[in-house]
Amino acid sequence: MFQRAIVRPPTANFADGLTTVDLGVPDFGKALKQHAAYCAALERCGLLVTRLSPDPRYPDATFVEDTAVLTSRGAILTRPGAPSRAAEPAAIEPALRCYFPGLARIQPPGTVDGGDICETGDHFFIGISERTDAEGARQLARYLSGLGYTTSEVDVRSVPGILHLKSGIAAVSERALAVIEPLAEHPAFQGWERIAVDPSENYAANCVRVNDAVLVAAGFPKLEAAVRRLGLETIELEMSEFEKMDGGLSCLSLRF
Ligand code: CIR
Repeated sequence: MFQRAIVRPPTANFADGLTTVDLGVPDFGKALKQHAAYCAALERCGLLVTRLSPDPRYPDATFVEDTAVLTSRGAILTRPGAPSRAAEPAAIEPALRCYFPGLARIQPPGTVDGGDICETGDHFFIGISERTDAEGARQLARYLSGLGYTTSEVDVRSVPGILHLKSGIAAVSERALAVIEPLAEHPAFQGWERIAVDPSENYAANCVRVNDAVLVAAGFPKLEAAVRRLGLETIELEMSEFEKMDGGLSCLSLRF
């Protein structure tokens, strides 16, 4: 069960962040409203939400998930793979130290983005992507192993259209993963019940289990119904403005 979440509302220069998609310029006012609804949903799931100050130095800093990997046994600051995001972990560090005094960190030259890390109970899937490299993955696996977790790697570099591993998979329950088609047969996921994401709904693969509910992007009825068939409550959230910046539901918070 999660008790808390840390978020950072977007800044007015949010549109200056990185993106690979061509969906237009995000509307800042709308992004703020969508972010507020996201925070309200986390609160509805029982979480105490800490809202950090928007940080105009880093237009992508609203995507806090990429800056750290938090577990119930310890936490580690990442080293984001995009140069423009390199200073974001230092900016969030004081907020995390209150809860994780022994905070570790990924060391150079390794890089890790939190969006590539998928926790499923005692096992973590670590995505190798344009942002998370083999050295970063190795350091993280070693750290997690020291905490008693197991890990496996999933290379997503040849999967078109996904920035991070969690752009293509989500742990929906203790047994089930939502998975996009190109990753469905990956050996790392053998033994898991897999909810196939319809290719027309790939963006929705980035859903987030928060205690008894699953946050799902609005407008993807097939995935939403599949999650409900597992007996889980779903909370639909408008994500259009974050999608324009390659962001999904998971990246907007650090949950612990
Ligand atoms: C970036 O390219 O880094 C941001 N515009 C989006 C990051 C999304 N993060 C995530 O999915 N964990």
